[in-house]
This record gives sequence, C-alpha cells and structure tokens, in this order.
Amino acid sequence: MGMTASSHHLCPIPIAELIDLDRYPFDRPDSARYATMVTGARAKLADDGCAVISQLLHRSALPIMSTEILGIRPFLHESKIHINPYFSDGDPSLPTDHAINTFAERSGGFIPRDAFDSTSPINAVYQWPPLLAFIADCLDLPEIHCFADPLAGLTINALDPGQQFTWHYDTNDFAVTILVDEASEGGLFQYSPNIRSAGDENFDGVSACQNEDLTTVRTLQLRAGDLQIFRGRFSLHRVTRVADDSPARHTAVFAYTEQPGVIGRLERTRQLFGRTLPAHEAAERSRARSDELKD
Ligand SMILES: O=C(O)CCC(=O)C(=O)O
Ligand SMILES: [Fe+2]
Repeated sequence: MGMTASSHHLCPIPIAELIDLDRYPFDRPDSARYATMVTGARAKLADDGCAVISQLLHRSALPIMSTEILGIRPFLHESKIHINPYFSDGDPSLPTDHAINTFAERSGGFIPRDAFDSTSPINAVYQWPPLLAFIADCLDLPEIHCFADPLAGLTINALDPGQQFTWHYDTNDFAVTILVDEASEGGLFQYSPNIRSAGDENFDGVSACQNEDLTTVRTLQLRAGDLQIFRGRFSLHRVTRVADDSPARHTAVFAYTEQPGVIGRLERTRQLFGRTLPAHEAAERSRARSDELKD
C-alpha cells in the first residue's frame, strides 16, 4: 500500500473494536461466511441497487464516532438550496410541472476530510484494506481505492432538525455510507429502484415521486452502525426531513475510486467546498500537461 498522506491513519483503537468481525469476517476472505456475505450483497445490488450490512459497527463504536463528529462539527459547511433531481437548471421550453422544472429543498451540511484528526476512528474504518476489498467484491470490481481528494474523500453528511435532502440522482456509480447518528423522527432514506435507465429518463415516474406518490419507492430501515452500498445513478432517492425535535442525523460518506490517486476537479471542488487545496491545483496542472502530450 502506498504511504501517501491519505493512507495514513493513527487511530489508537483496534479495528476489531470498531467493526464487528465476529459477525462480518472481512479479515477472513477465504471463509464460507465471507462468501455468503458477498453473495448476499451482490444479489441485493442486482435486485435494487442497494445493499445494507446491518450493524457493521459495534454498538460501543457508536458513541466514539458520535463524539468524533461533535468535535469536528465546527468545520460544518452548511447550505440551503433548491435543486431538481439532476442538479441542473430548469428548462423554460418544458411545462412548469415537468420533473426538470420541479425544484425542492436540499438543506444540510457536510464536514470535509481535512477536518478529521489523524487519530480518527471513522477514517480508520474508511481506509481499512479488508473493508475496501469486500466492497470491491460486492460491486464486482477488481479493486477500489480511497478517493485521494483531500476534501471529498471522506465527509460527514449532516442533516440538522428541519433539514432534508430532496429527490436526486448521484453522479458517482456507487456510494458507501455508514449511518452514525439516527434521527428520532424523519431522516429516512427512500429510493425508487432503477426508475430511469440509460435510454429512458422516465420523467413521469420522477414526477410521481416529486408529488409524493410513493408507489415505486422503498424506505430503508437504517439504524446507526449500518453500512449501505448504493448505486444512485439510476435510482432516484432522498433523505426525508428530520423532525424539528430530533437529534441531527449524521452519515459518514466513504468515497472510493476504481483507479488510485484520483483527485476532484478544481472548479467542482470550489463549487462544493468554497475553496481548493494545493493538491487540487497540482492535479489540474498535471491534467493540463497530459492533455498537451496527447495533442
Ligand atoms: O446521507 C445519506 O444518507 C446519503 C445522502 C445522499 O443521497 C447523498 O449524499 O447523495
Ligand atoms: Fe445521493
């Protein structure tokens, strides 16, 4: 494993005290139990694009991670915008009630990777090689790597009381999240499996969801400590509004890439985080150079 800054972690807590390895033997990939885990997750992903590894974390790891998040909450980057499912502008040539012209609230915040301490237990789980190997197996990929982006690689998604993340598609092929703090009411993850395909946007189906017709929608009963692998390119999804008297909902979002050393684009980083780091500038320069070579 390359010892880049991003693969360093100095968490004093052994991984076996964070992840339930008795139930989920990620450290024994030759075991029958491991094979069953992979088969089960693959079947779920093939069926509806979503697999949950229930209670991957030990109960005792939850207060540790909740405390960690509380400590880095000062770095929370909050926003409230109105989005359509495609994160795009509306289209005035289409009816006002078209899915593309239907905007709803995306409120909430995230904590960027550079807020995490080098001793972070959440980061230790994010980077643990046997977990990466397992996720790659579930997704039928030869290997995956931690997204080398120093801001977007590992983030906490926060939904405070009264906030919601409305219907949308993800731009990445898959997302891996761990729910750390549950809402007591609301904050439910809902998705419409494969509501669109490469050849068919199915705007009517999307409109139905936007109008609260939940016929095609499934609601995940996630609990704190669950890990979710989700393919969100074709499955419209949202997190419902967290009730006003609920605690904040926090998920740890683990970003991985198929290639090592990937860093986010400069302009996109500026949009998302309001700033960039020298690593983003350097990556952009090396992209420009390699583009020149191809010309
Ligand atoms: O916080 C979550 O559960 C995931 C929210 C989501 O859909 C996203 O971040 O794209
Ligand atoms: Fe999403």
